[in-house]
Amino acid sequence: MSLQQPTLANPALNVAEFNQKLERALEALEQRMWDVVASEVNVLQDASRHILGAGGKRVRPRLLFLAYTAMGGAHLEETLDLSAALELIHTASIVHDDINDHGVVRRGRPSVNAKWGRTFALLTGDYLFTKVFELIGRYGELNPILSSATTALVEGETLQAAAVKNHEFTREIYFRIINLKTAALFRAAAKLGAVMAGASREQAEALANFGNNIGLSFQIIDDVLDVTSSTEQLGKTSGIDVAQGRGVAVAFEDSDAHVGEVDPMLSIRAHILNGKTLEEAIFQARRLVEEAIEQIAFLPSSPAKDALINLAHSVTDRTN
Ligand code: GRG
Repeated sequence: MSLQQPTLANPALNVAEFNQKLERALEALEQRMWDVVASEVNVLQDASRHILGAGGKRVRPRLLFLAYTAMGGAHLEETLDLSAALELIHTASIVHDDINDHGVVRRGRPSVNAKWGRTFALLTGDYLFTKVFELIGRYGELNPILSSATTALVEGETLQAAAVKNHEFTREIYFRIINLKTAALFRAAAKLGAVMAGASREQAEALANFGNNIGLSFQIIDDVLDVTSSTEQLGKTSGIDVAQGRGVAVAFEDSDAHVGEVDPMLSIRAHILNGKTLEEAIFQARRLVEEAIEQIAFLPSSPAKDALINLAHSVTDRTN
């Protein structure tokens, strides 16, 4: 790729200094999110802190921080509210997702709907989402990047429900869905970090494509784990995809796999576990990661670039 290399604002940062900076930024992120959900309405504050305090991988804000630093940004604190907004959008979406899917475990704890019921879970998701407005005000022209990703999330989730309802969960539709419901937010994270650091249009697009590929891969592996792992291993209710007739396993499966079986769901699961379906899905996920890494070849060597590459590999190596 003939993209111009960014001029690193802080090229002398060694690995230890970089790791320390990143850890501090991630700690500040936790504090910012914890503080911003304060409310005199107890249930909103308690349920928000229940889901935030349960942890989560924080992969999206991490991606934003890394893209920013790898592009030469030297003031991570300036991206803090943007990263918090990104993670709150994701958090609101999983709270709503658990309502839709009747998920009862999330991040190793009872889901918000399991603990407070559907009505309060719906309102907690809404509340987390309204807090995004409070956080993004000062980022002006960057807001459309975040808003289009959020729209994509809702569109992806809606397309998924429609595909299940209409029994048309094909491979093509599957990729369209995961591009919207998952990859769009990863794309936005990487692009926002790059733009905040002063990237050119081409550089920001390369980082955005990196994020997009990572997001696609992340969702494919999420769907594989949904079939192969238990609720305890994942910290969230597993087996939902196949039970609802969706996910990578359904999209990649051969159509005659479960004809005439007594329990079609058990049969699909057995077929998937025995066959080549998951192998092929993992192969695709790895290919997407390799393509992602090619996108950032133009970046100069730095601890942040190495961390981006590690993050890319961790997407397919993960177990939860
Ligand atoms: C309220 C913004 C908003 C959206 C509503 C319900 C919905 C529309 C969208 C749901 C989209 C969704 C759940 C996509 C799946 C994304 C995904 C892979 C979630 C799991 O992400 P991890 O593994 O979770 O990063 P942790 O817990 O580690 O943060």
